[in-house]
Amino acid sequence: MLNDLTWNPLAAHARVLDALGTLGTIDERMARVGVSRRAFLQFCSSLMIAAPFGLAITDKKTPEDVAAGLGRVIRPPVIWLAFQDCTGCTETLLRTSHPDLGDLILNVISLEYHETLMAGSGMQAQQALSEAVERYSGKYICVIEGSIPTRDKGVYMKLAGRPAMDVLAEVGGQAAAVIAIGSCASWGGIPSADPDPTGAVGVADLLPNKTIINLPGCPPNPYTLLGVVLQYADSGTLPEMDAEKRPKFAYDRDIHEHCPRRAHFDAGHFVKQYGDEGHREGWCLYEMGCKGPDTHAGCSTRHFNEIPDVWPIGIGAPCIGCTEKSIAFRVPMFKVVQIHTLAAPPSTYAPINAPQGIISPLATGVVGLAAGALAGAGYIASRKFSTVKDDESTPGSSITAGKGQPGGESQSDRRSDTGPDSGPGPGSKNQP
Ligand code: FSX
Ligand code: SF4
Ligand code: F3S
Repeated sequence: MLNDLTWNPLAAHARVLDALGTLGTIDERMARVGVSRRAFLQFCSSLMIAAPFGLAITDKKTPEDVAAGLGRVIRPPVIWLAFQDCTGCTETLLRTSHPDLGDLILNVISLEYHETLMAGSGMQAQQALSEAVERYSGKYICVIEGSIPTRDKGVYMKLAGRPAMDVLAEVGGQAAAVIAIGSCASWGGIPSADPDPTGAVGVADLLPNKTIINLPGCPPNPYTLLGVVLQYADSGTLPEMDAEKRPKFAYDRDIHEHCPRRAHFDAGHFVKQYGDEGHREGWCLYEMGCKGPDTHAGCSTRHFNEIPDVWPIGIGAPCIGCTEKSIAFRVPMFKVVQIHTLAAPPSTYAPINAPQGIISPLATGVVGLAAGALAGAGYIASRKFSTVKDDESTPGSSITAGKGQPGGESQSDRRSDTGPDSGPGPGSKNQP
């Protein structure tokens, strides 16, 4: 289901603009600046990986199909404001593994204002901002990077002498849609960590009546941004969002579900300290505080810089939960998270020598004869099996946190639980 944004269909506005010859289609731009077909198809492939479903522009069979649809899209005007940030969100957009891909990204959109990337400064830059806002009022996409200081009337960050809060109200207020890129813009991020000296907040706190989409991550995957911007440019709609205003296509699953180290988690192979044998072998980082089980993001399948394994866990660092409002910069890095949704091996492995209930031939024969129904035999059998004490060792059984589950008890508790029938686990002889 797509959000209804008929009140401000950017695509329609953009077509009017195109008739004036100001923006043009992506195809026209690619031809004008001489981007190779190969680079464009590579870009389309990356978009398809970033948004395998949930976006109309990538819901195609091949990169060629995506390129054909994308080529007709009018380049969307984008005004990018940077507040309290580290510029990582901009870097993530530019640090592609192929230089021509970085160029291409800046040509797919029409970047009207971006302090880090523009040549102008001072009065010139201010003029460029005013002109862009006026020219595309109600039609541009406003991308916000960084949090906004609110303490002491926002005095801790000013642009051209004005508090960031005021600039956001004016520029964000006239946008067709506002995209908060990064965790800082989404809900405060690093600047809002204790003791939060500037009273840092995210965009949604200051523009409550605006259409806002959050793309948290520190930094987020750039193709998530491009997917959202291009879908909006194409159809005037935003993708379906979750309760945190994150697009579901990129944040619907947790890292743990698709983590390449998941097999080690399931087998109980945990890194105990950086540089140990398990770390060198690429074992699970759960006990190092990995927040992957509680973190919704696509990093485990959509890596950065178009290079396989370029993401935190891929390079041997635990996920710090940077896309989660209540985790990154809130929960200590080495604190182990609870496993809420999955019954977690190895404590949930069925015992190797599971005692089996025995149904005597006599009992089944008598019941079968008396009742004349298999259902009856099944009932007796189930009663017999229910006397076997194996309920808590069955994968998927309702084991509660704190009982036989990582995160629910101390490491030493879990170690003492692992007996000969429990399979490999923390403290077992398979550990480094
Ligand atoms: Fe940095 Fe962006 Fe983190 Fe924040 O990313 S990568 S501190 S989310 O605002 O520049
Ligand atoms: Fe991967 Fe972290 Fe899950 Fe281990 S705990 S499998 S490193 S996401
Ligand atoms: Fe952030 Fe975790 Fe991905 S720290 S970049 S969500 S792996």
